[in-house]
Amino acid sequence: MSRELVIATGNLHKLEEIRAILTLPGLVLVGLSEFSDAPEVVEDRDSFEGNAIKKAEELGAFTGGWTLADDSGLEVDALNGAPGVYSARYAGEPVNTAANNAKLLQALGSRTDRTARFRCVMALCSPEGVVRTVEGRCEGTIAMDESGGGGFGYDPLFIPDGSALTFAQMVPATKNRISHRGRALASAVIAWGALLSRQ
Ligand code: ITT
Repeated sequence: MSRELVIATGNLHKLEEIRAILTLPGLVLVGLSEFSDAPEVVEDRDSFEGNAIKKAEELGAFTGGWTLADDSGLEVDALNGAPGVYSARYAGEPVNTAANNAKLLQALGSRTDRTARFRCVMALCSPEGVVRTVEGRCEGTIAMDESGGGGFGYDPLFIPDGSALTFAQMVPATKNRISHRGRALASAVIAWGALLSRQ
């Protein structure tokens, strides 16, 4: 039996990572591009969880099927958790990765306390509108300069604990094995199984 899951993101890098990680037999992942006129969700909540739930509920109501949303970002301790929920638009609109990374390096300057974490909250919405959230985290530090050409977003600046490389210097499989998104997805699969067993 095959089952469809809509991945409710407009971020093609997230979609690519989720496709690489979530390879269960019989599971068909459907991107938002396969729907015309998907509504634009305004991410105006002050937490990853709030925004993930909002995306899953609004896009789940639109698709009518099992729908998974991802709200994620980088928290830097020395910056009191910034950029946090504002990670995508840290340097303003429109989204500009190079400007975000430059702003982060400038904000930290030569500080030596550079601990940080990526967080990913996923919200799974059933066709009936029941929502469950899970979270994955990856602890690390912010490098002094950008390194590596892989990944996306803040990956050239983020060195996960236990590694000498940034996420952007790793092959995708290595990042996905330890990343906030990989960890959130492992929990999302368990949450989905629990919801299905109630039906
Ligand atoms: P959707 O809301 O459509 O899913 P988005 O890019 O707007 O796409 P978010 O609001 O969750 O998604 O913002 C996530 C931002 O956090 C993203 O744009 C990056 O700047 C950063 N980010 C999240 N996960 C990341 C990762 O694995 N590597 C690097 N940066 C990441």
